Amino acid sequence: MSESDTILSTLADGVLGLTLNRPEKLNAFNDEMHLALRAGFERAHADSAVRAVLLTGAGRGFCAGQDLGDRDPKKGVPDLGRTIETFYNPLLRLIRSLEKPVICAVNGVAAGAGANIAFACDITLAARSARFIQAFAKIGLVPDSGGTWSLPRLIGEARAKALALTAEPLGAETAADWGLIWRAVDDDTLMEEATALATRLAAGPTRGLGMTKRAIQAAATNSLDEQLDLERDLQREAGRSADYAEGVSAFLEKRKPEFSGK
Ligand code: T3D
Repeated sequence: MSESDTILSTLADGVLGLTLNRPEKLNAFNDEMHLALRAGFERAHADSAVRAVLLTGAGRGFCAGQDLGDRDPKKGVPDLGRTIETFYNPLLRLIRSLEKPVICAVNGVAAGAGANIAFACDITLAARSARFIQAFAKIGLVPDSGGTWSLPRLIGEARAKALALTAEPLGAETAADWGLIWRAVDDDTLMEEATALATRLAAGPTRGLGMTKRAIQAAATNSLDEQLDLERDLQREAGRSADYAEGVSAFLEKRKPEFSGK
């Protein structure tokens, strides 16, 4: 894993905590933070001790998207397609393809790519004071980090277009009411609630949870017939897992299950 203080990394109770850590820039991405975050998610894929991920930000913001200090037009015209291909797209693919729950705790403003990364996580909680901004419209860009895919799917075309074209901030409560995130919680309990949720999931039957994530994501492009076939195949695989055997045994023996994630 890359050594960088732009991402703080912890592992406790099976939860890999990844904290965006450039608080003076509201955790905007520079190249170093991109690489360190990607390394964190690569570790989550590779390390069986990691059974859930908890992503959050240090300081008063969650993430203000790309660091615009690195995009000064006086220094030439950048190839933003290259940075999307090099950094944002691989990150989004790592989050979506990780067959372990990714919890996101949005502790403050989430703008540009920062908002869309939060929407790509599996369960997103936000502090009541947090707001989400499709800031791209203010600087002549197009929503990235999967925003043009996730927004219309999560909230419909009318709301997606209005948010993306106006860049109006959306409060956490409304984001939850609209289905963009799971829940808005009191600011001072956000981390406690998010950590408790991540810890509970990490101790759960993570093999089955991972397959559930895969199935729900596949539904975005599958027909009902394809989805029914996928459910059959995944259930066959889940039925052979150690976690399923443990879950049923614990039920029959009236005890608490001890899942291994296998
Ligand atoms: O470039 C590519 O590779 C393509 C990919 C693009 C992906 C993107 O995310 S594009 C969108 C980039 N992000 C933005 O346009 C958001 C810019 N920031 C803002 O609009 C505001 O800062 C916020 C609405 C997020 C928060 O406003 P507020 O009033 O709470 O805070 P602030 O005072 O504006 O910001 C606090 C500090 O963070 C400030 O620094 P200072 O003056 O105290 O030294 C500000 O400059 C800095 N900051 C905030 N966002 C960024 C940033 N510095 C660099 N880049 C930022 N994105």
